[in-house]
Amino acid sequence: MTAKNLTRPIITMIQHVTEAQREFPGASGDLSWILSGIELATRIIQSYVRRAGIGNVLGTLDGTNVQGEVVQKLDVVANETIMRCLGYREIVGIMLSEEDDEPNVVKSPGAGGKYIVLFDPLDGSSNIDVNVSIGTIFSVLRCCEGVPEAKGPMPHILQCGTEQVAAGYVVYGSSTVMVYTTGDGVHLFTLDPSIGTFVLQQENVRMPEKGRTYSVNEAYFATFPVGVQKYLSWAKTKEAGGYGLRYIGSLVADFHRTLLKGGVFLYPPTAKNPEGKLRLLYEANPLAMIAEQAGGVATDFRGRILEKRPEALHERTPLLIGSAGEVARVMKFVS
Ligand code: AHM
Ligand code: MG
Repeated sequence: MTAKNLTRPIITMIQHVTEAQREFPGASGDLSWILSGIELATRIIQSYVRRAGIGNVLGTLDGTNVQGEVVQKLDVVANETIMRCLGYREIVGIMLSEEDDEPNVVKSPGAGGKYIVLFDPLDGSSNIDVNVSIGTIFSVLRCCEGVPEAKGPMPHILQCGTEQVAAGYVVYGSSTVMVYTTGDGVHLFTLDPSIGTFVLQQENVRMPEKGRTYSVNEAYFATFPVGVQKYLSWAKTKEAGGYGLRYIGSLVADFHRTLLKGGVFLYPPTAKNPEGKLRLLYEANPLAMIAEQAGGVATDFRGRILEKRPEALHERTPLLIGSAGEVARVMKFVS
């Protein structure tokens, strides 16, 4: 081993969160406790994902397998895994995922359930059965103070993204990576499968200011807003200087590439989804927090994603997210 290797410490995700929280005088350790639950859940989910084809988790919920067991869809397994890993952590009050109709109130705020965890358990569902990158996205909020118990969980859940105290995601790709922020920069970890632990890869990740890559489902071009059509047409011209198109079809994976390499991801309103397709609470808000923490921008083509006041649990939003310079360029065409 060289001296150089000795100077590069090995830091796990849990260590990183715990140490970062210690720097805040009076920090309760609550966030570390919640994030460690999410970290555990995603390690379990990745183990299902890695053997999905042989693990009886592909396919539909209907029917049973040859052993007479119920065949579960991977996104349902992922949802349950997160609920099971977080549900008993006494500070978690409300959990809600893209898969649920109603919020799961495990402990009311009055009884000490201080936090809300919102998540998309397995983003990119259409890619599950064909072995393309998918991921888990999460957002953590504090319950609001002074809300009468009788009002139920809705006022606590329907907070603007600016109120998030943590956000992150895991991509189950060629390797499994986790990215998280607690409002103090964006940090990236890779799962070392030999020890089953997320190990720090890069602290304070910055999104490149520019990037000549756009990521969009161009099959919907005909029903995009005119400004978006103009941007996409311009990007193909010689004067644009050579753009590339990358579209995985899993937001979390498309975002991860954009975070590291720069460019923009767009899901504008379309004829099929006039409000956009992506969910504000489980997809747009957490990724917007990460983008901004890394120096990027996230907008619904009108205003800042994080300032949108949610009105419904499964509200959808148009999304334009990525490098600050490239988002500004798209917005010039749009406005
Ligand atoms: P899902 O939550 O059902 O997986 O849908 C969200 C996904 C995103 O991951 C992705 O960006 C988008 O749907 C792709 O949609 P489309 O197939 O319309 O391009
Ligand atoms: Mg999704």
